[in-house]
Amino acid sequence: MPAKRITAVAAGAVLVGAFTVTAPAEAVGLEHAAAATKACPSAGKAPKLNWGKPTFVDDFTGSGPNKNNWFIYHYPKDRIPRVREAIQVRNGALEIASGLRGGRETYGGLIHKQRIKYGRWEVRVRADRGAGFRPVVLLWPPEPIAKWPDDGEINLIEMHDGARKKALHFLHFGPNDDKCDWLVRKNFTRWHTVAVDWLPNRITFWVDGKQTVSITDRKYIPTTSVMQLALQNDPECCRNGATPKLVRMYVDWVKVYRRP
Ligand SMILES: [Ca+2]
Repeated sequence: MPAKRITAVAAGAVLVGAFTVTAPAEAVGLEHAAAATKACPSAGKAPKLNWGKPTFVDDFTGSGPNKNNWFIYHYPKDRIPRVREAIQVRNGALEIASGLRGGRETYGGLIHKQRIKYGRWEVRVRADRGAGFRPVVLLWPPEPIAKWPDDGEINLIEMHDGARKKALHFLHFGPNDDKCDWLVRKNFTRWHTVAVDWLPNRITFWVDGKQTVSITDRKYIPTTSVMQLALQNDPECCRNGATPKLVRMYVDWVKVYRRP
C-alpha cells in the first residue's frame, strides 16, 4: 500500500501508511504504483479450515453504515482530506466516492470498530475506473495501541490500476517496512470477493473462493497486534482527462470470522 495513507479510528488519531493525523505528513509519495515490490515465495496450498459462522456480517442495507460498527473518517483539513460526505449506502452496497468536491480532491474511508487478532475477512468489492484513485481493502493495526509498520499491515486488495484490470495483495511488516505484493489480474469494475486468512503461522489470500497465494514466512506475518478492517478509496498518481469527477468504490458485504 502507498506509504502515506492517513486515517483514524474511534480511538483517535491513527496512522495508515506512514503518518499520523496529529503529525501531518510530508509529500504524498505513492510507491508501488504499478510494479510488484517483491513476490514473496508462496508456501503452496493452505490446509482447509472450518471457520464456522461469521462473527460479524454487514450487507450494507439502509442509507448509511451502522455507526455502532463503523467509524467514518472525517478529516477535511488534512493534507489528504478525508470527508464523511464520501460515504453512503445505496442499492444494498456501501459506496465510497472520492474525487472533486468544491474544486479539490477529497477521499473517503471507514474502519470497522472490531479489533481482532487472527481470523478471516471476506469482502465483496468493485470499483469505477479512474486514474488517481486507489480503492483498498486492508487490515490495519490500530494506533495508539499499535505501531506501523512494526505491527504490520495486510492488504486484501489494492486497486492501484486506474483501469481496474489488475490489483495487488500486499503485506507490510517490521520496523524496516518489509513488504511483498502479488498481482491479481481481474476486472475489478465487476464484483469480486477478496478474502484473507490471517493466522500466526500462515497468511492466505483468496479471490472468488480460490486461493491466490499463501505464505508461511514468519518475516511477513504480523503477530504483535490486533487488526481492524478498513475500506478506503485513496489517492494514487494521478488523475487524468478520463477520470470522472467522483470515482466510486463499492462494497456489497463484509464477513468476519474468528480464528477456529
Ligand atoms: Ca449488500
